[in-house]
Amino acid sequence: MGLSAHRTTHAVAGDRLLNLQALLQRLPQKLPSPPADRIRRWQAHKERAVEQGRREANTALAQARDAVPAAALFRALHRALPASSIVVDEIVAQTPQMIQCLFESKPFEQYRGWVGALGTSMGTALGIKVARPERTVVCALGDGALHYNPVHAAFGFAQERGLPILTVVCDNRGYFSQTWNVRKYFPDGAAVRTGQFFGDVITPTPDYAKLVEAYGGRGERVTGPAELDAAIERALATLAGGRSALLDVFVEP
Ligand SMILES: Cc1ncc(C[n+]2csc(CCOP(=O)(O)OP(=O)(O)O)c2C)c(N)n1
Ligand SMILES: [Mg+2]
Repeated sequence: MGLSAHRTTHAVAGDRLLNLQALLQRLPQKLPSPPADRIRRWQAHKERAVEQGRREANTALAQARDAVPAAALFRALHRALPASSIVVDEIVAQTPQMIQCLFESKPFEQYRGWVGALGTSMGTALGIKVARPERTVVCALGDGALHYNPVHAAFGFAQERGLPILTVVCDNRGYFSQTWNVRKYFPDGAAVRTGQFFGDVITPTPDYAKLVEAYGGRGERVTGPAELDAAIERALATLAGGRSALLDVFVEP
């Protein structure tokens, strides 16, 4: 659907788990195993990639000044969230750190928020909260993605129905990914030379914490790794008290 970059021959709509189980049943019972050398090659490749991700995360943390490295944010969420949590994400630039650190070992359920285009993660998170009110539901999204979501309607719905969610804004103060292709295709161009990409920054930085407060929730801005764990604990306590919470976390990249 939508903006998928992959050629599609068959589209199967519906519940992913049920669809995958049904597809599995239709596969031949004994699938041929891939050659052993290919398995070894892929395992080694994966181990190298995970190790490199760890090294990069540690370096970013050591250099962090006035923002939280994305890896540190996702590690902290991984530590703090109950294993039964459901995470809806609408993350772009921080996707590698999210995959490696947020989903490291706890069996969180994950839903990808942007179905074809940005703007669907908060509605998806609330739909999940309606279906699974006993679970901790987290919506992790970029500051740009937040602007595409029906924020007021979402927090209003959460307040009206008593269905609190935790919204984590990965606030890199802009539409960071939108400069990637300019850098790639015009590395010597005026935008790269001058640092003027137009439309990539969100300025002045809005105080996103206030958005949830208008609907009876609690918001907080986090600008450095030292404040992070306590802020997440306060947000989870807010959820336990039946109110939505928003963490506006200044992140890199
Ligand atoms: C409806 C819609 N409009 C535009 C886009 C193009 N787009 C993809 S990522 C992105 C930027 C999102 O910004 P943010 O969530 O802050 O992520 P960052 O790039 O900073 O990681 C945009 C505008 C889109 N995917 N969907
Ligand atoms: Mg952004």
